[in-house]
Amino acid sequence: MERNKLSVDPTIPNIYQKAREEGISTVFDRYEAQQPQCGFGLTGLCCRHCVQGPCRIDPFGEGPQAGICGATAEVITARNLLRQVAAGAAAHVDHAYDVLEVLEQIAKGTESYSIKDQEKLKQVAFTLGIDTANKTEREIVEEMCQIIYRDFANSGATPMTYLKANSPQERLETWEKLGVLPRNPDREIREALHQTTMGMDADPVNLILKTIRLGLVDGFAGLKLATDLQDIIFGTPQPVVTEANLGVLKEDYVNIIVHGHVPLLSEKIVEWSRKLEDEAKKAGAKGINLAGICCTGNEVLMRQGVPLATNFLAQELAIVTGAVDLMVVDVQCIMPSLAEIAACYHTRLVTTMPIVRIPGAEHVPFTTETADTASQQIVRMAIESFQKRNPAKVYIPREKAKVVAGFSVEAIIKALAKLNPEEPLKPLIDNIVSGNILGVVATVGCNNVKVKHDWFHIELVKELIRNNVLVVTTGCSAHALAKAGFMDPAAVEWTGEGLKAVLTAIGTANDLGGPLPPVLHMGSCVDNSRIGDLVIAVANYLKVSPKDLPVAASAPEYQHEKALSIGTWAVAMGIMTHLGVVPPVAGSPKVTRILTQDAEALIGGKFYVETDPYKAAAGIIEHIKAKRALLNL
Ligand code: NFS
Ligand code: SF4
Repeated sequence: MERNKLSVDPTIPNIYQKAREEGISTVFDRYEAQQPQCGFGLTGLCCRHCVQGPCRIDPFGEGPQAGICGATAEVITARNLLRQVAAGAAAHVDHAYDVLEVLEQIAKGTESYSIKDQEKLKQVAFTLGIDTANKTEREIVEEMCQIIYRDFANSGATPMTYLKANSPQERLETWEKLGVLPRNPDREIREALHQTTMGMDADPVNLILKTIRLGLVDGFAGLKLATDLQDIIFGTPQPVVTEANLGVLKEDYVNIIVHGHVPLLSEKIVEWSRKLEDEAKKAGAKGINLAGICCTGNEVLMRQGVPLATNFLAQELAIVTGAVDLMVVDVQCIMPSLAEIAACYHTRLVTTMPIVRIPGAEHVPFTTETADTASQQIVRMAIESFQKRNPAKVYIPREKAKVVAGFSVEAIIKALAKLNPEEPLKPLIDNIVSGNILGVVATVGCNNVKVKHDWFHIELVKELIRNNVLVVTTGCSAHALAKAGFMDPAAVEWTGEGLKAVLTAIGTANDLGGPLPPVLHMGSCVDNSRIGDLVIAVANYLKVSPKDLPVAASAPEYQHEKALSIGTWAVAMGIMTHLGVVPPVAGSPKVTRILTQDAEALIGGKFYVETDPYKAAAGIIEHIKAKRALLNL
């Protein structure tokens, strides 16, 4: 591929060139080798749910219009989508469950982890109706675990407690009326798989309603649960200053990259990298330099100020710098190609989870029991590896950007409270009412090799902030924007006058010595729940539904099934959700119509598909203005 067409990230052309010269193929080359991609798959018209297939539907109406069993385009696309959303939800629920198990271990007295944030513990306990008076921390944690485990054991029709406790009444009523209130999250995922096997549901509407239900499973048993428990164990993020892009790698330090998703591992690596600094110095390094990739990178960036190396699409190129001594991974978004690329350098790739093994990688089992010993071992492996680094193969790009991050809802409220201690949300809302802030958009999700790397995130956000739209962000979108300088307070110059005035006022009131950045980093993909919490808080304050607010979400370059399940949750919350890559349902006009039009009347939110960033920005702004008009703003 032409090296300048791959990405708008300035580090990529040179590193990609290096990979080419060293005979390494990357995601970009493998994408090219896949062309042309199958049109049936792209439009969702292919079914492999039984072994009579594969079956495909002719989108032009000339060939077969039904699979061997009689499943139509509608059934096949809706079924495929439900499976993808169920898989996305499964990933997040499994993530949250891992953290829940550690919380239970804490109640039982494990020494590997502890409660860092008593405030958050009390707040979550309060939400779940736990009386915390006269109870020890351990008793509160125990009771909390019991209540949450009940959701996973619940065999009846009772809706999930965690969802009920955290949702506005109006949403609960809407979901109940539609029959999409989830019960036991594990059961919902199981049932979605059952419902989509051969010879089951053939009603596209029923399948889409189930998809919405699985979106809610993700939103509450995945995202919200994971974020809350992680905050309790590791602390709720507060503003931090750090840096982003491959320029954060350091020539004379041991470079360790944490990649994956669950902070149970990455937090421990941070802890032990700090504790074993002296060993690194003895080995001839100036110290240990940690950097993150993907969402676990976001987790330690938000809580520990660990710099960000790069995002999803450039994970391989990080290794091509030749400067990464060790990359340790847990779950999700880890390209299997990493082992082969690491083998071309001194880089050690370490897997840690029983469900993620990669031939060619070294495996160090990581559990609550082994958390400390495994992390020490991994950090020591990195120090050893540093001594084998080949300077002739090292190329560290210079580019990196300043990043101010750490904007949990708690941190945002604290910053706003400096303007109005009694009603912290009031300054935000007053500025929305006055039009200084036109609306709020969340840009989230991945990179996708089908889109020029980071380009859609950046062009979309440029347009939005220029039009006084406040942007909050998570995931690899946050990475793209961080690398491009949008989280440097200096980026306030790129915004419209109204937004600039607000950001400056908040910055001044907080003695930040400058404005807030125009793009607020709210964390990892599970931290999309923070965005949900913010939306709910504003809606409650105004006594309206989240669906009435001048807000929208966008996943400009999404690739993962998790992004589809998060998007479905956002739609269920009543939020218009833009997708910059066409989802694989286009083969059914009916399914497409339900998701992009009819959904709005039913649930308040809908998907909006637009593959041009400028048109997408215009469409989102139009939506925000329409919502403002309905609120008489
Ligand atoms: Ni989200 Fe994170 Fe990135 Fe996409 Fe993958 S890292 S959980 S799925 S690619 S944003
Ligand atoms: Fe074909 Fe039906 Fe089997 Fe799918 S379930 S592969 S459409 S026969």
